[in-house]
Amino acid sequence: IWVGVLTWRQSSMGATDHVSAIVLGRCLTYTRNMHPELRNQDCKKILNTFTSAFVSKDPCNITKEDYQPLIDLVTQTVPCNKTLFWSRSKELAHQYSGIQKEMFTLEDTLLGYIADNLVWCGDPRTSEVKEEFCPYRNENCSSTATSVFWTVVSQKFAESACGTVYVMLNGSGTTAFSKASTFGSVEVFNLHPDRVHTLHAWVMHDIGGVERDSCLGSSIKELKSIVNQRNISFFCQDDYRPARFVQCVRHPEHPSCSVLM
Ligand code: N1C
Repeated sequence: IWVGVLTWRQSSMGATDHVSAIVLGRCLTYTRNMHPELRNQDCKKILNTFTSAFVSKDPCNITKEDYQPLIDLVTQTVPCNKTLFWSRSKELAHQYSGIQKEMFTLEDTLLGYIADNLVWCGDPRTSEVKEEFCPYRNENCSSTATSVFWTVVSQKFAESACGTVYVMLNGSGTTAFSKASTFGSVEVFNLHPDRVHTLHAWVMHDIGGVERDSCLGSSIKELKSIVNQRNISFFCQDDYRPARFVQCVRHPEHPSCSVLM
Protein backbone atom coordinates (compact mmCIF):
# COMPACT_ATOMS: atom_id res chain seq x y z
CA ILE A 1 0.00 0.00 0.00
CA TRP A 2 1.15 3.49 -0.67
CA VAL A 3 0.00 6.47 1.19
CA GLY A 4 0.14 9.73 -0.58
CA VAL A 5 -0.46 11.73 -3.63
CA LEU A 6 1.49 10.99 -6.72
CA THR A 7 0.56 12.67 -9.90
CA TRP A 8 2.06 13.38 -13.27
CA ARG A 9 -0.42 15.54 -15.04
CA GLN A 10 -0.46 15.60 -18.79
CA SER A 11 -2.42 18.84 -18.76
CA SER A 12 -1.10 22.37 -18.74
CA MET A 13 0.21 21.73 -15.24
CA GLY A 14 2.32 18.80 -16.47
CA ALA A 15 2.19 15.62 -14.43
CA THR A 16 1.22 11.99 -14.80
CA ASP A 17 -0.44 9.20 -12.89
CA HIS A 18 1.15 6.07 -11.53
CA VAL A 19 4.34 7.66 -10.24
CA SER A 20 4.73 4.94 -7.60
CA ALA A 21 4.43 2.20 -10.16
CA ILE A 22 6.83 3.99 -12.49
CA VAL A 23 9.38 4.52 -9.73
CA LEU A 24 9.20 0.88 -8.66
CA GLY A 25 9.45 -0.34 -12.24
CA ARG A 26 12.38 1.92 -13.05
CA CYS A 27 14.17 0.87 -9.88
CA LEU A 28 13.80 -2.78 -10.83
CA THR A 29 14.89 -2.11 -14.41
CA TYR A 30 17.93 -0.18 -13.25
CA THR A 31 19.07 -2.58 -10.53
CA ARG A 32 18.17 -5.88 -12.18
CA ASN A 33 18.76 -5.15 -15.80
CA MET A 34 20.95 -2.11 -16.42
CA HIS A 35 23.24 -2.28 -13.38
CA PRO A 36 23.14 -5.81 -11.98
CA GLU A 37 25.94 -4.89 -9.57
CA LEU A 38 23.17 -3.09 -7.64
CA ARG A 39 20.84 -6.08 -7.73
CA ASN A 40 20.60 -6.39 -3.97
CA GLN A 41 19.05 -2.93 -3.60
CA ASP A 42 15.57 -3.21 -2.12
CA CYS A 43 13.34 -1.34 -4.59
CA LYS A 44 10.21 -1.55 -2.43
CA LYS A 45 12.11 0.01 0.41
CA ILE A 46 13.49 2.66 -1.94
CA LEU A 47 9.97 3.43 -3.13
CA ASN A 48 8.62 3.67 0.42
CA THR A 49 11.49 5.89 1.52
CA PHE A 50 10.94 8.08 -1.53
CA THR A 51 7.22 8.51 -0.92
CA SER A 52 7.69 9.03 2.84
CA ALA A 53 9.65 12.18 2.03
CA PHE A 54 6.56 14.04 0.86
CA VAL A 55 3.28 12.16 1.47
CA SER A 56 0.78 13.83 3.80
CA LYS A 57 2.95 16.97 3.77
CA ASP A 58 2.44 20.52 2.56
CA PRO A 59 3.46 20.26 -1.12
CA CYS A 60 5.03 23.74 -1.00
CA ASN A 61 7.23 23.23 2.06
CA ILE A 62 9.25 20.10 1.50
CA THR A 63 12.69 20.29 3.09
CA LYS A 64 16.06 18.78 2.24
CA GLU A 65 15.80 16.81 5.49
CA ASP A 66 12.65 15.14 4.19
CA TYR A 67 14.77 13.45 1.52
CA GLN A 68 17.73 12.63 3.75
CA PRO A 69 16.56 9.06 4.49
CA LEU A 70 16.40 8.40 0.75
CA ILE A 71 19.88 9.84 0.20
CA ASP A 72 21.23 7.72 3.04
CA LEU A 73 19.53 4.60 1.72
CA VAL A 74 20.76 4.79 -1.87
CA THR A 75 24.52 5.09 -2.00
CA GLN A 76 26.04 4.71 -5.42
CA THR A 77 29.51 5.83 -6.38
CA VAL A 78 30.37 7.24 -9.78
CA PRO A 79 33.97 6.53 -10.82
CA CYS A 80 36.38 9.47 -10.85
CA ASN A 81 36.55 11.40 -14.16
CA LYS A 82 33.16 10.08 -15.26
CA THR A 83 30.71 12.69 -13.95
CA LEU A 84 28.83 14.70 -16.57
CA PHE A 85 26.78 17.68 -15.42
CA TRP A 86 24.55 19.54 -17.84
CA SER A 87 22.47 22.67 -17.92
CA ARG A 88 19.85 23.47 -20.57
CA SER A 89 21.26 20.59 -22.62
CA LYS A 90 19.58 17.58 -21.10
CA GLU A 91 18.68 15.73 -24.27
CA LEU A 92 22.13 15.91 -25.83
CA ALA A 93 23.86 15.13 -22.53
CA HIS A 94 21.75 12.00 -22.18
CA GLN A 95 22.28 10.97 -25.79
CA TYR A 96 26.00 11.40 -25.30
CA SER A 97 26.17 9.48 -22.01
CA GLY A 98 23.94 6.81 -23.55
CA ILE A 99 26.63 6.18 -26.14
CA GLN A 100 29.67 6.95 -24.00
CA LYS A 101 28.42 4.48 -21.44
CA GLU A 102 31.13 5.03 -18.89
CA MET A 103 30.02 8.64 -18.36
CA PHE A 104 27.31 9.30 -15.77
CA THR A 105 24.81 12.11 -15.76
CA LEU A 106 22.63 12.23 -12.68
CA GLU A 107 19.90 10.41 -14.61
CA ASP A 108 22.37 7.59 -15.25
CA THR A 109 22.46 6.97 -11.49
CA LEU A 110 19.66 5.15 -9.71
CA LEU A 111 18.12 8.15 -7.95
CA GLY A 112 18.15 10.31 -11.06
CA TYR A 113 16.89 7.47 -13.21
CA ILE A 114 13.83 6.70 -11.09
CA ALA A 115 12.67 10.33 -11.02
CA ASP A 116 13.55 11.65 -14.47
CA ASN A 117 10.66 13.58 -16.08
CA LEU A 118 8.22 12.82 -13.26
CA VAL A 119 6.31 15.36 -11.19
CA TRP A 120 5.00 14.28 -7.81
CA CYS A 121 3.73 15.71 -4.55
CA GLY A 122 1.81 14.99 -1.39
CA ASP A 123 -1.16 16.59 0.32
CA PRO A 124 -1.51 17.16 4.08
CA ARG A 125 -5.25 16.43 3.97
CA THR A 126 -4.97 12.95 2.62
CA SER A 127 -2.81 9.89 2.65
CA GLU A 128 -4.41 8.57 -0.49
CA VAL A 129 -3.02 8.56 -3.96
CA LYS A 130 -4.43 11.64 -5.54
CA GLU A 131 -4.52 11.72 -9.31
CA GLU A 132 -4.95 15.42 -9.78
CA PHE A 133 -2.56 18.22 -9.35
CA CYS A 134 0.81 19.26 -8.00
CA PRO A 135 1.45 22.95 -7.47
CA TYR A 136 3.95 24.65 -9.71
CA ARG A 137 7.05 26.05 -8.11
CA ASN A 138 6.77 29.84 -7.77
CA GLU A 139 7.26 32.66 -5.22
CA ASN A 140 4.47 31.32 -3.04
CA CYS A 141 5.45 27.72 -3.44
CA SER A 142 9.21 27.57 -3.53
CA SER A 143 9.94 24.12 -2.11
CA THR A 144 7.96 21.56 -4.05
CA ALA A 145 8.51 17.84 -3.63
CA THR A 146 10.02 17.68 -7.10
CA SER A 147 12.26 20.75 -6.93
CA VAL A 148 13.68 19.89 -3.51
CA PHE A 149 14.36 16.35 -4.71
CA TRP A 150 16.52 17.63 -7.60
CA THR A 151 18.33 20.06 -5.35
CA VAL A 152 19.15 17.35 -2.83
CA VAL A 153 20.23 14.68 -5.29
CA SER A 154 22.17 17.19 -7.40
CA GLN A 155 24.03 18.34 -4.29
CA LYS A 156 24.89 14.77 -3.38
CA PHE A 157 25.92 13.97 -6.96
CA ALA A 158 28.32 16.95 -7.02
CA GLU A 159 29.70 16.29 -3.54
CA SER A 160 30.69 12.78 -4.47
CA ALA A 161 32.33 13.65 -7.81
CA CYS A 162 36.10 13.28 -8.15
CA GLY A 163 38.97 13.85 -10.59
CA THR A 164 38.09 15.80 -13.73
CA VAL A 165 34.38 16.57 -14.08
CA TYR A 166 32.53 17.70 -17.19
CA VAL A 167 29.58 19.93 -17.88
CA MET A 168 27.64 20.22 -21.13
CA LEU A 169 26.19 23.70 -21.65
CA ASN A 170 23.95 25.17 -24.31
CA GLY A 171 25.47 27.97 -26.37
CA SER A 172 22.30 28.45 -28.40
CA GLY A 173 20.31 29.76 -25.43
CA THR A 174 20.58 33.20 -23.88
CA THR A 175 23.50 32.33 -21.64
CA ALA A 176 25.52 29.14 -21.59
CA PHE A 177 26.07 29.43 -17.85
CA SER A 178 23.41 30.66 -15.46
CA LYS A 179 23.89 31.13 -11.73
CA ALA A 180 20.17 30.49 -11.30
CA SER A 181 20.36 26.97 -12.71
CA THR A 182 20.81 23.88 -10.55
CA PHE A 183 24.24 23.50 -12.08
CA GLY A 184 25.15 27.12 -11.30
CA SER A 185 23.59 27.34 -7.85
CA VAL A 186 24.00 23.85 -6.42
CA GLU A 187 26.48 21.66 -8.27
CA VAL A 188 29.34 24.13 -8.83
CA PHE A 189 29.33 25.04 -5.15
CA ASN A 190 29.24 21.47 -3.93
CA LEU A 191 32.26 20.18 -5.83
CA HIS A 192 34.96 19.34 -3.30
CA PRO A 193 38.17 21.06 -4.38
CA ASP A 194 40.24 18.44 -2.57
CA ARG A 195 38.74 15.77 -4.81
CA VAL A 196 37.85 17.59 -8.02
CA HIS A 197 40.85 19.23 -9.67
CA THR A 198 39.38 20.26 -13.03
CA LEU A 199 36.05 21.24 -14.55
CA HIS A 200 35.78 20.92 -18.33
CA ALA A 201 32.91 22.80 -19.95
CA TRP A 202 31.59 21.88 -23.38
CA VAL A 203 29.53 24.66 -24.91
CA MET A 204 27.39 23.04 -27.58
CA HIS A 205 25.50 24.83 -30.35
CA ASP A 206 22.44 23.47 -32.11
CA ILE A 207 23.30 22.52 -35.68
CA GLY A 208 21.85 25.22 -37.88
CA GLY A 209 20.87 27.19 -34.79
CA VAL A 210 22.07 30.48 -33.41
CA GLU A 211 25.34 30.87 -31.54
CA ARG A 212 24.34 33.21 -28.75
CA ASP A 213 27.08 32.29 -26.31
CA SER A 214 30.42 30.53 -26.40
CA CYS A 215 33.54 29.87 -24.37
CA LEU A 216 34.53 33.48 -25.04
CA GLY A 217 31.31 34.93 -23.64
CA SER A 218 30.87 36.62 -20.30
CA SER A 219 28.78 33.84 -18.73
CA ILE A 220 31.66 31.40 -19.17
CA LYS A 221 34.07 33.98 -17.77
CA GLU A 222 31.86 34.13 -14.71
CA LEU A 223 31.84 30.34 -14.42
CA LYS A 224 35.62 30.24 -14.79
CA SER A 225 36.06 32.80 -12.06
CA ILE A 226 33.73 30.96 -9.64
CA VAL A 227 35.50 27.67 -10.32
CA ASN A 228 39.02 29.13 -10.08
CA GLN A 229 38.14 30.86 -6.81
CA ARG A 230 37.29 27.44 -5.51
CA ASN A 231 40.79 26.24 -6.49
CA ILE A 232 39.54 24.09 -9.33
CA SER A 233 41.05 24.43 -12.82
CA PHE A 234 38.73 25.32 -15.65
CA PHE A 235 38.79 24.53 -19.35
CA CYS A 236 36.19 25.30 -21.97
CA GLN A 237 35.65 23.87 -25.44
CA ASP A 238 33.08 24.95 -28.00
CA ASP A 239 31.26 22.15 -29.80
CA TYR A 240 33.20 19.26 -28.29
CA ARG A 241 33.62 16.94 -31.26
CA PRO A 242 32.32 13.64 -29.84
CA ALA A 243 29.11 15.37 -28.75
CA ARG A 244 28.90 17.24 -32.05
CA PHE A 245 28.94 13.88 -33.83
CA VAL A 246 25.91 12.84 -31.80
CA GLN A 247 24.13 15.96 -33.09
CA CYS A 248 25.31 15.05 -36.58
CA VAL A 249 23.14 11.91 -36.60
CA ARG A 250 20.22 14.22 -37.36
CA HIS A 251 22.20 16.52 -39.67
CA PRO A 252 24.66 14.30 -41.54
CA GLU A 253 24.99 16.72 -44.45
CA HIS A 254 25.99 19.73 -42.36
CA PRO A 255 29.53 21.00 -43.09
CA SER A 256 30.52 20.78 -39.42
CA CYS A 257 29.72 17.07 -39.57
CA SER A 258 32.27 16.37 -42.25
CA VAL A 259 35.33 14.44 -41.11
CA LEU A 260 37.44 16.98 -42.98
CA MET A 261 36.31 19.82 -40.76
O1 N1C B 1 18.92 23.64 -13.54
P1 N1C B 1 19.86 22.84 -14.39
O2 N1C B 1 19.33 22.56 -15.82
O3 N1C B 1 21.24 23.43 -14.52
O4 N1C B 1 20.01 21.39 -13.77
C1 N1C B 1 20.80 20.43 -14.35
C2 N1C B 1 21.86 19.88 -13.43
C3 N1C B 1 22.45 18.62 -14.01
O5 N1C B 1 23.88 18.69 -13.99
C4 N1C B 1 21.92 17.49 -13.15
O6 N1C B 1 22.97 16.81 -12.45
O7 N1C B 1 21.31 19.53 -12.18
C5 N1C B 1 21.00 18.13 -12.12
N1 N1C B 1 19.54 17.98 -12.41
C6 N1C B 1 19.00 16.82 -12.96
O8 N1C B 1 19.68 15.81 -13.12
C7 N1C B 1 17.65 16.86 -13.39
N2 N1C B 1 16.87 15.96 -14.04
C8 N1C B 1 15.71 16.54 -14.27
C9 N1C B 1 18.70 19.06 -12.18
N3 N1C B 1 17.42 19.11 -12.57
C10 N1C B 1 16.90 18.01 -13.20
N4 N1C B 1 15.72 17.78 -13.77
C11 N1C B 1 14.65 18.74 -13.97
O9 N1C B 1 15.13 19.68 -14.96
C12 N1C B 1 14.31 19.55 -12.74
O10 N1C B 1 12.91 19.68 -12.69
C13 N1C B 1 14.94 20.90 -12.95
O11 N1C B 1 14.16 21.97 -12.50
C14 N1C B 1 15.15 21.02 -14.45
C15 N1C B 1 16.50 21.68 -14.65
O12 N1C B 1 16.90 21.76 -15.98
P2 N1C B 1 17.93 22.84 -16.51
O13 N1C B 1 17.49 24.23 -16.19
O14 N1C B 1 18.17 22.52 -17.96
